[in-house]
Amino acid sequence: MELKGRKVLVVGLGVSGFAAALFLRRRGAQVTVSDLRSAEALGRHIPALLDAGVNVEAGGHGHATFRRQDLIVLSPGVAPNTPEMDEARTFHIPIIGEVELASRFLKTEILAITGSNGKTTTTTLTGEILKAGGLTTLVGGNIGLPAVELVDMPENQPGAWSVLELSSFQLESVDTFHPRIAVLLNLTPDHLDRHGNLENYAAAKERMFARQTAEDFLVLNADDARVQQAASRAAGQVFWFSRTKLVRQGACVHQGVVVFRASETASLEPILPVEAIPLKGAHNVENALAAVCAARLAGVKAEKVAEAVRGFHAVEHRLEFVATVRGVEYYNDSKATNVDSTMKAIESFPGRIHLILGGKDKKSDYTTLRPLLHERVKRVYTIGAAAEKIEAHIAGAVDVVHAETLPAAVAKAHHAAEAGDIVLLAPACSSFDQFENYEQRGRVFKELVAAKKSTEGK
Ligand code: UMA
Ligand code: ADP
Repeated sequence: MELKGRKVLVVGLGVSGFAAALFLRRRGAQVTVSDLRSAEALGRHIPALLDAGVNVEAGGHGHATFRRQDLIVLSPGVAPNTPEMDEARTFHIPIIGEVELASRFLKTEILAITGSNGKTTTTTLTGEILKAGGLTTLVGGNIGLPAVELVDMPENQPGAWSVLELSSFQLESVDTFHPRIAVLLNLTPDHLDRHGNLENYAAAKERMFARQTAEDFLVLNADDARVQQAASRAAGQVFWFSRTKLVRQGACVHQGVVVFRASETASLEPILPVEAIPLKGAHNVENALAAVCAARLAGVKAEKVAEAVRGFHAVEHRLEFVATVRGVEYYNDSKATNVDSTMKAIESFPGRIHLILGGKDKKSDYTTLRPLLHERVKRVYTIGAAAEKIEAHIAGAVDVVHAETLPAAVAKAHHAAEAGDIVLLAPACSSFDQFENYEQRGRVFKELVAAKKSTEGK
């Protein structure tokens, strides 16, 4: 792809847009970045871009800006169907996402991971296993390090691997993207505010493997009905993972042991006992099985796979144990930003849960939580903009307290919980109404718990 001298517009100036703009400049493109936010709000990014010779349009997307380009590169948070972009298409200006741009310059093999939940955990674990297996490994994408940042790293060489966590936002704007190994973990409703309905959301995710060929591998969850259907559209070789049944080829559990089967005729190769997976919850067994399967397909030996899985720790903000205060255990699952991940968090405990729910709604249906709330949760504390909607959806299923804010929720839960209870932040919503992001929400939660612990200690 020739970029020298070409006029390229980068839309959105978050971490992806910033990295993409500098990447394009390094290759001699004439770059403009456009963002809805004001120059003041964009702050720290702007001087570095101006120094590098990038034009910056802040405070809105000018219609004319979109017309004068040879290429448009979208940040993941930017929907590809705005009026400006529809118009650019009428001028035949190609529009690609930042991940598509990166993939055209990555010399490594690509191992791509998507799904509604478990992406970060599985991506991190897979990266660790590949490294333990002696493979030169880059890890990036939705996990926080934009894919385009990997391109200019010295490890971007043939024979190395890029393990990419990919969101539906990123996959919506890929085109020639072609992973050697693709993993689809699960499909449950999320981001319906952006995609409109589950079909569009699933279609965006399936773009991950649309360009695969018979030499490539597609790893699918045999326990997820929607994911199973994707097999009929696979061009690559389908491998399965399952927590509940034996698979034709792939990774599964046999007599309490994680096993891998390299082909339909191969014998079961033991990897490690399920109980040696050091992560809480059945969903994390699924993540581990997906990572085991992908890593074996990448060529990592069984004993190295086992060694890396045994040494893995929960990623921060994912069912992370915080502290025990007066016999009550506190868990931070701030990354539970949709209903399914909250269900998985609740299912990870036998009961006696005080659950903090709420934040920014994503057009979610919280009524599906009702049976589990009734069965395992002592009380729900609602916070944020979605509080009233959640209260209406779960009314009558469980005791509910309107707490409004996270500090109030922690204070009320701390007051009510008895020794042996669990206080769980698994809010089923994104954080943007009251926090910068889920990480900040998780950190605030941990600070509030630490403050309670130090008061109790006195
Ligand atoms: N913006 C516009 N026009 C628009 C929409 C947004 O100008 O129409 C601007 C915003 O004003 C803002 C910028 O775009 O200044 C933000 O860009 P972005 O939303 O693409 O965010 P980045 O900072 O580039 O981060 C993105 C991912 N964010 C989203 O997809 C929302 C990060 O995932 C990812 O880590 C990063 O790229 C690197 O790849 C975060 C996320 O929340 C963790 N992802 C969602 C999830 O996991 O559920 C999908
Ligand atoms: P993602 O990157 O897809 O958001 P994470 O690994 O960050 O995935 O986990 C997000 C949330 O989903 C956390 O609350 C975590 O406990 C939960 N979770 C992790 N793996 C799964 C899974 N396989 N199925 C459902 N929920 C999961």
